[in-house]
Amino acid sequence: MAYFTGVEKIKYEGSDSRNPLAFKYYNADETIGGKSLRDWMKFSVAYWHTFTMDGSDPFGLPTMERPWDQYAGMEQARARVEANFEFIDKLGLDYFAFHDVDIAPEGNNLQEYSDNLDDIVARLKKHMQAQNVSLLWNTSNMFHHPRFMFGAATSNNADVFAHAAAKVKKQLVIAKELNASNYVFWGGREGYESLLYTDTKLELDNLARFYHMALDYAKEIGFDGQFLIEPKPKEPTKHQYDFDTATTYAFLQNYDLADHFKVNIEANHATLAGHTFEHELRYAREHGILGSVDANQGDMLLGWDTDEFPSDIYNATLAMYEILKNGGLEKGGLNFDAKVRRPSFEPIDLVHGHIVGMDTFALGCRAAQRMIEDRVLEDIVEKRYESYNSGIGQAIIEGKTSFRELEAYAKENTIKVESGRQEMIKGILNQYILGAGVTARV
Ligand code: XLS
Ligand code: CA
Ligand code: CA
Repeated sequence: MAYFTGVEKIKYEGSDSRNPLAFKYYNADETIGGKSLRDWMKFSVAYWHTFTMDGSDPFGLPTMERPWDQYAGMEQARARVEANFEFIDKLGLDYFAFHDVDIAPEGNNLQEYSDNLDDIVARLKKHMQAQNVSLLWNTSNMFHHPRFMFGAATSNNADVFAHAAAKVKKQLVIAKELNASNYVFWGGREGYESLLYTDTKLELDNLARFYHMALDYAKEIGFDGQFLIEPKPKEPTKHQYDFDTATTYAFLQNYDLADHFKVNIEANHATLAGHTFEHELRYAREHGILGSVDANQGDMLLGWDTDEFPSDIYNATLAMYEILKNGGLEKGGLNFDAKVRRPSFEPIDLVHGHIVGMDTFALGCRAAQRMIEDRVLEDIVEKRYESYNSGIGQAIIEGKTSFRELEAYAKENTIKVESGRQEMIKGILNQYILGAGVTARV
């Protein structure tokens, strides 16, 4: 049975197209900087927002009309598999990502959990092989069930720690079976609601113990995907340990994990942490830990994680600038951890959400690549720091001076500071963004 009736394969028609069910900017096989757009971005559908999210919020009932919801339990889970691969085929996607509980009912105990998953994973595998689709990442949901109210690996209750380990163990087996490119840890409840009753030191030590055991097990079974931690500062927990990329990196270094993990950066989590998306990407890139990206956007007027489909070309350009400078994402991709708004309740809205997201990043990719080719920011940055290329600046860089010598130098010299020209630079950026749209016409 077809779930997205009336939707044909979405084609690239160029920026003049008025067909809502066509790409205006995403031309999958167009080559940019030696690689196709498809390979630069590796778009992935997030199973949870596309196939399980029902539109309910703390104030209202579900709104989503989903044809697979005519079934329940395992029948519904099987129908979702069909819907997922129909969707992937129609959008021309190559990847998807899921939590354990997105793809199969959790059951009443770990055995049922495992059996349900085995049934679905076999079906996923068949479709993946037939359609040449890959798993970008899987993860274990350790925030939904009440047992995780105090966290999973950071729970005060050792039985919860053990249960979490059993879940991750199973997910690693699945990651291996489906040849996942990455395995993600997002610690939505790894944090605290109150310091008054929390042993933060023990909890962080335990989190590191958990990660080490996960690494050991992955090695044992021969899973060689990349381990990723997804930072987020808060929501649902008041304070989350993986607050942002810098905090996560300090944790990884502190516990001898830095060589084995990278980060999965989500745009909306960056802004919740008080950073821009590009700040988080820049930090990760410069520290060699940029793993993958959850492509979405927040709402400036709302203080929570709204997970909207990306439509902001400005942000997408700055994000793609970092990704291109990183040489791409290696094992990572751009996963649409994004959901349609509650009133966009028809299945076709899922298609529109992905089209706008893919077009937005295609525009951003093109603009960023041209900026890099023309060395727009590179030349500006190089010039700004040129005082370090010779004389006293060079001595500082090479460690060949001291406070004594610098004082003597400073007494002899007058400082001449130059304008940063930020407004001029933003004008140039606008030209590149607009240019990317215009020249995409066919
Ligand atoms: C929630 C997170 C979550 C992770 C995977 O805010 O974005 O969906 O990506 O558990
Ligand atoms: Ca995410
Ligand atoms: Ca999110």
